[in-house]
Amino acid sequence: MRKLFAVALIFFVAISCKNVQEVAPFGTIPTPQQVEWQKMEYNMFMHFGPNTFTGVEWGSGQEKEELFNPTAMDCSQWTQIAKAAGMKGVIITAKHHDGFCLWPNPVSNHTVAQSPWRDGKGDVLKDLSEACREDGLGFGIYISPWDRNDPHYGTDEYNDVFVKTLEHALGSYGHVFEQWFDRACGEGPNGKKQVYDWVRFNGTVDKMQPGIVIFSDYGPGCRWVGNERGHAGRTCWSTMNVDDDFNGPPTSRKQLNEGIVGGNTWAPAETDVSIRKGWFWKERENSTVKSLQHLLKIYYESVGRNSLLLLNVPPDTCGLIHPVDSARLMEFRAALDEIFSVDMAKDARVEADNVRGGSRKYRAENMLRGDYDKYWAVDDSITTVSFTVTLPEKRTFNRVQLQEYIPLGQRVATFTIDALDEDGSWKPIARETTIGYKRIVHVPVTTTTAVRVNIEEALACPVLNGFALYMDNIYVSHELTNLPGGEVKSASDCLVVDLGDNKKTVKGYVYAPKENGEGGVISTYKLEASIDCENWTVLYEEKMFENIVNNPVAQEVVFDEPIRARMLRLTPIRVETGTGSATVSSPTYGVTAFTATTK
Ligand code: FUL
Repeated sequence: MRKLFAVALIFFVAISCKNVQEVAPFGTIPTPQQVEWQKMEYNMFMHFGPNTFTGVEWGSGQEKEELFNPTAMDCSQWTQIAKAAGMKGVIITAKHHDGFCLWPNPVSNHTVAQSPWRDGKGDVLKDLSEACREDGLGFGIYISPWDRNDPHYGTDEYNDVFVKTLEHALGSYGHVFEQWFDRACGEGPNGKKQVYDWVRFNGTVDKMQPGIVIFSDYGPGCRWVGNERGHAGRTCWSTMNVDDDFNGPPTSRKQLNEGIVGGNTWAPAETDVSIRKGWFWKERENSTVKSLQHLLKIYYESVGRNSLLLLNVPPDTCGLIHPVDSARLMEFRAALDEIFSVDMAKDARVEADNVRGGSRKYRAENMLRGDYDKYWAVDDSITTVSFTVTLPEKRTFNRVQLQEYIPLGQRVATFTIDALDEDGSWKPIARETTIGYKRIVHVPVTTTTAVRVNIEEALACPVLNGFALYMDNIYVSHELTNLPGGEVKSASDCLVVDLGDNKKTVKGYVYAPKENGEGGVISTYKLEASIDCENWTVLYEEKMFENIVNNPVAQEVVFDEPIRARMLRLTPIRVETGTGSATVSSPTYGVTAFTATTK
């Protein structure tokens, strides 16, 4: 009898361990560094430089080095805040469009070494890389190829200069996890534009930091999400099409936002957004720090949609993160901790319609165990399949979290979620598209004992390593307040604001394009004022709303000195319609507010 039992046991063990073929990767897949990058989920972006001291978004490149003089700079304060906020890495603007370098280097004479800060002996990259190491955070670098200071800009020589800049920055501070290229290409101090050699630039970056994730509009390591408002597409593929010369192909903002199914390169979306209105710190924007509700919305629409959140928290003129920002970050952290502290499916049972080769190795419970490298997989021929999660008792939730095991590629194209109703029927609670590394689906507040996920379409057999249920009692609002509106008094080929009389002192004005950029965004314009409605004085012959195409939010322009005027007239010179393209079209489009601020 005993013998028989032993034979049966061996037979049983042999069956359950039978050699089921491993899941083959599907399509283009991430590098190990890209997987680690995605697991970071939430990083800090830091815009810091002369603009911090001048209060503009795009410096002209003519700023004197003396301007850069933070009075109490302390990178440990930055990294301690980032760490406490739950971020895993920090990316700093080592060089923004104005060309000023936050680290001393032999390639440029427009750097911290020429500034009075720490008698020219300071080095922001050194301090920050050390503080990151100390606090266990990744260290990343933003280096703008557009340089409004470098006299070589616009010539072949500039590409050599830029390669040396990259070599120096990437070779001097240990490991760098991400190189951030914004691909901006405007005019240099000599009025010329540069033809960038991206093959050489990316090659240099990879030579200096093998395997580093390179961000740019198209990738190749990760891609821009297509807006600076903090949301990835509800459909969000991690794949894109990238040409061998890294110059395209032309990509629409929708494609950046949603990715390209079956694209030739693994280039997941990175959602860069500022905690404030602008990217650089400004005293007057302390009141624009985003609310907790707004940050939660951004979190759900980035991390919750298969994207990494890169939240910009710019240091102030002291060289410290302002208390308003750090307090909000802590509030945000506490809210996330509360929402995601209890996974209501942790002790559930899961049954799937199909398990690969019937093997325990691929069992559906793997989705609940929190072991990243253990997953549920199905037979190769299966692309439509359901699994049911049975809870030990009735539980209430409004978020369903799903994860695909991305080292084997992104597969799921559409899925639905049902909850078991009191009467025993399945009630649909969600219909969605992609999953990817992480998808947090908003469902109505649901009380049930069982949840069913139906994968309806997949590019190859689904492979999932995560399922969880959460209850969020904090994020309630789905609507954010609109930008303050204003009145455009007359608009034919220009915008005119009539203040009614000429007794007012005008301090400045605000321009707000339509939030969706519909009809175009005025980027460059002429501004005039009139006291008598007949004679006009030119205030600005050609002025720019900085970075307004990427970040089309209300921009306030404050005059150096208040003026006396009855009317202001803004004549558009350029109206931008999207990334890289510019047309002059009817200037009235896209305007929701153009008001003068009076005393
Ligand atoms: C853009 C830049 O032009 C902005 O100034 C900012 O740095 C943003 C993150 O990237 O391309």
